[in-house]
Amino acid sequence: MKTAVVTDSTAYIPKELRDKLKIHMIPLSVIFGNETYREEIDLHADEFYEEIKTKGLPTTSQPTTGEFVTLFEKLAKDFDAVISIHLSSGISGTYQGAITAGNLVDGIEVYAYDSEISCMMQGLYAIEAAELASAGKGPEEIIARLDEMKKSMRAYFMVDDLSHLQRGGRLSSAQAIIGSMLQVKPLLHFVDKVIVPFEKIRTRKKAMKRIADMLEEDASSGVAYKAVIFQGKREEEAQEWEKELEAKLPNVEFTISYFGPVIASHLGEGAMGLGWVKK
Ligand code: MYR
Repeated sequence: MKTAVVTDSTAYIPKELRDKLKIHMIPLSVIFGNETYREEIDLHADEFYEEIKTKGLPTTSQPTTGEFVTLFEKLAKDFDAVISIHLSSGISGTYQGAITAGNLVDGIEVYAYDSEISCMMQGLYAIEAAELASAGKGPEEIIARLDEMKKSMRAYFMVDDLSHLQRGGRLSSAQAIIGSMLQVKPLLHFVDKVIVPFEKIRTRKKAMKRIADMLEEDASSGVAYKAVIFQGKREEEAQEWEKELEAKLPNVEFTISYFGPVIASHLGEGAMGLGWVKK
C-alpha cells in the first residue's frame, strides 16, 4: 500500500526537508484587508514580521474544502492512502476540512490526524509519518506510532501580549482568569486540544527556567528526547537558550523553529516556547 503524508503550513517544516521527505503541504492564509497570502508560499515569516510593523496583525483562514479535494484527488493518482496531519482541531477548522474533503474524494483512503497541537511539534508527527511511509508502513501502523508519540509530547509557550490570543478567541479560559493574567507572563499549553494558561509567572526569564526545568525532569530518566525551541523573531535568544540547554541535557536533540505568519497572527511578535517528545 502506498501512503502519502500531508500536513498544513503551520507545521513550519522547511521546504527542503518537506521535499526530501515527500511531505505534501496545504497552506493556511493570513488576510491583511483585501489581500490574502498563503503562508510559506506567498508570505514567509521574515516578510510577515516586517509587514505587521505598519499593518498590524492580520486575520487568518483555514484551507477551503475545495483546496483539500484538489490535493487529495491529485494524490489519488499515485497513492492508496493519505495521512493528513493538522493543527489542533480546538483552534482551527483545518482538521475538520480534511475529514470533509476525504468523504468527497474517491480512489484514496483519507486518514485525517488531529495533532492536538501545532508548529514544529505537529511537524515532528509529519516527519515521523513520512519516514515510516517511505519504509513501506501502512496507515494504521503509522497512526499507531503517532498516537504513541502523543503520550510523551509536551509543549509550553509564552507571549509578550496575551490580548492577541484573547481577541482571536484562541485562549480557552474564564474571562476573569484571563483578565488577571494580562499583566503577567503566563505559561500556556494545550489541554484537550485548546490553549489554556498553565502557570502565572512574572518574568520571561523565570518562565523560560520553569519550562527548562520540566524538560530536565522528563529527560532525567536518560531516555532520548527531541526538543524544539519556538520563537517569533527572537532568533538570538533562542540560539543562546539552545546552547545552554544542550550543555545540560546530552540526551536531548534540539532544533530551533519559528512561529510563522498564521500562528504569529494569534500570538503577536516575541512569542517563545519549548516542546519535546520521546525519540
Ligand atoms: C485558522 O484560522 O484556522 C488558524 C487559527 C490558528 C490559531 C493559532 C493559535 C496559537 C497556537 C499556538 C501554538 C503553539 C504550539 C507550540
